[in-house]
Amino acid sequence: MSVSVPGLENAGCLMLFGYNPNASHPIVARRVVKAKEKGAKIIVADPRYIETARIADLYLPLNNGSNVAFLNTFANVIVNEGLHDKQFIDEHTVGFDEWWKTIESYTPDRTESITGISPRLMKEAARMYAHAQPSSVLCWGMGVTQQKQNVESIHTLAAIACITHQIAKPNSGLAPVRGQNNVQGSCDMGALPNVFPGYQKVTDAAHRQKFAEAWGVPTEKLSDHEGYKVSNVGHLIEEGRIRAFYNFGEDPLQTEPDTRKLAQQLAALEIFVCQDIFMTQTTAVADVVLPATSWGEHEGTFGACDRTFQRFDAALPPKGECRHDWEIIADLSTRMGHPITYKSTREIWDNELRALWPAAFGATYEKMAGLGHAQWPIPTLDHPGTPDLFLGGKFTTPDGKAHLIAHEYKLPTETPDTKYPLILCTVREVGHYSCRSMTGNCTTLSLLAEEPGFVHINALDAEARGIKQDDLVWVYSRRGKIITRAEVDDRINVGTVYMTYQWWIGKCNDLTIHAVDKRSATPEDKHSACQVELVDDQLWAEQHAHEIYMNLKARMTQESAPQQIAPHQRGDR
Ligand SMILES: Nc1nc2c(c(=O)[nH]1)N[C@H]1C(S)=C(S)[C@@H](COP(=O)(O)OP(=O)(O)OC[C@H]3O[C@@H](n4cnc5c(=O)[nH]c(N)nc54)[C@H](O)[C@@H]3O)O[C@H]1N2
Ligand SMILES: Nc1nc2c(c(=O)[nH]1)N[C@H]1C(S)=C(S)[C@@H](COP(=O)(O)OP(=O)(O)OC[C@H]3O[C@@H](n4cnc5c(=O)[nH]c(N)nc54)[C@H](O)[C@@H]3O)O[C@H]1N2
Ligand SMILES: [Mo]
Repeated sequence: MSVSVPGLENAGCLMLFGYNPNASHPIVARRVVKAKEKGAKIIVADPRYIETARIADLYLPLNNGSNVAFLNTFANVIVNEGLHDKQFIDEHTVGFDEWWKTIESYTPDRTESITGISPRLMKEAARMYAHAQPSSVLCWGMGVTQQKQNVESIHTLAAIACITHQIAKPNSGLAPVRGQNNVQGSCDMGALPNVFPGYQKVTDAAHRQKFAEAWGVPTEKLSDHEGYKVSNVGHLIEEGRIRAFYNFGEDPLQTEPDTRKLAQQLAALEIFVCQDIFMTQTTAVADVVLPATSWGEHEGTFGACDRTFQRFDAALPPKGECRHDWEIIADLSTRMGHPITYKSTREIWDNELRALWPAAFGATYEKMAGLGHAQWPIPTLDHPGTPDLFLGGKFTTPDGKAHLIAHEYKLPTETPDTKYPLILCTVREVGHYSCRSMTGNCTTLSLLAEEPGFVHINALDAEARGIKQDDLVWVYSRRGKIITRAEVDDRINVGTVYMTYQWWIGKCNDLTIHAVDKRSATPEDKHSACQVELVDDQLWAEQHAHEIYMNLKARMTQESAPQQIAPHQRGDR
């Protein structure tokens, strides 16, 4: 993010583009309300009438999968209406003329049939965004990234901020509001297949040398090519290129697309290790499960989406056989021949991050004590941290300028047809979290909603299929068929149904297409084709849904029972 989360309150305009903070990030949603109270304009561009749409000054119900067409048109209107900042473009960007060659044909009249947005509404939104004082922010989420044209959309979002000079000043710019509390933090620490801590590329010889020295290994020991990404693991197993999989804090059999296929692929592994805090459908098929402590039982740091580091403390000691993730990893490394002897998370933080990444050097444990925080870049001990990036128009490219990149619009990979006439879009709900291992083990939250979950369907689509609220229905796609409950919901658009991805029985990932963007490897979770059908015999359906859930639970309980390990196999713990 170029801006910080608290700074959102001080912007003159917030445009939420494929981002639903009310369900996903209630604390950010609160900031959006505060911004509105302080006079900011709110624009929501989402096919669903999300909660924030209720307080929006403009709501743009664009068609599912039309992001690039929409953004190109938005950019087209900005330039054709003279809403761009020519001086900023000249001084701080490159490539405008080339960029315009693509954008030029995306006039609102021509694209209305693709985006579903009238030229009048498109122009109003462009003016509101471009004119807002003192700044505008583009906030986006999975409605952008879980699409075929994800990287393309982000290039265009960035270009829009640049041509309007709604970036490079306080509380402005780009807010990819990243998913989990520490998803940015784990990337900062190098939990990515292409970089060391601090985004230092493994393909860069100087970076390899620096890390080899720090880790006390010969430089040749550090691979000079990028590793695999999790969404590619399945087919790499199929191709025989992956034989062992160490899966750490993921439940891919719930959260990756096309899970039935993935289950077959995982079965071909020679060894499958899982490290988790609960038994899941994935740990149930693992050869070895390493039980880790949970957020309440360990301490450490979180790195938030806006580059803010915070420390947190343990409330409880570890239970039973559970150990801290970092201890498990250090022990494993030691036993594999590379000793890691850290005694605390602080030592790891100081040696692996601060010492090796200049932009984080000032983020000391002292600074983050109590309710303290540190926001990178924070290069020195007395540096206050950096809430806003690119101030004054200095970008992090070699020439210091923003490079404008445009793309033609392309259709999603799978579009509706007569057999699968509905779009299946998968999203979040406030009461449950991702694979639901955590929230599903909480009695109170289970009372809010239970298996077999829900498919949200518009009243018109429901009526056409003879479906009423709470009826059990089949949802099927080219990949699978599941049973779930109908939630007739007028906030969603006709022609698309929405499911959340945490249900075991109403499992949307049995249906989703496995199509990933080559660069990011992010799956196209927002766009598959499906059909919804009423189950004829509702009484049978209720019994069936209950039975398959009970069977699955029984299998999981059996799998999680401790297995006898002979003392000589227990190692030296
Ligand atoms: N309660 C709860 N909170 C969570 C999570 C959870 O599971 N439960 N998960 C966390 C994680 S991992 C993440 S990544 C974040 C994600 O948080 P968000 O980014 O808010 O994720 P989604 O709800 O999946 O999708 C956002 C919006 O994209 C819209 N959308 C779908 N298709 C399109 C399209 O073609 N164009 C546009 N413009 N919009 C579209 C959807 O209607 C939806 O409102 O939430 C985090 N917070
Ligand atoms: N259809 C569809 N699928 C999706 C999405 C979607 O929008 N639609 N969203 C995708 C997105 S954005 C994301 S981020 C993924 C999330 O998918 P996952 O990462 O698979 O799910 P999570 O529930 O976040 O957590 C994974 C596991 O981590 C464990 N865990 C929690 N804390 C700890 C810990 O401290 N240590 C260890 N070792 N384990 C721990 C949990 O018990 C859980 O089993 O789902 C993706 N899948
Ligand atoms: Mo996520």
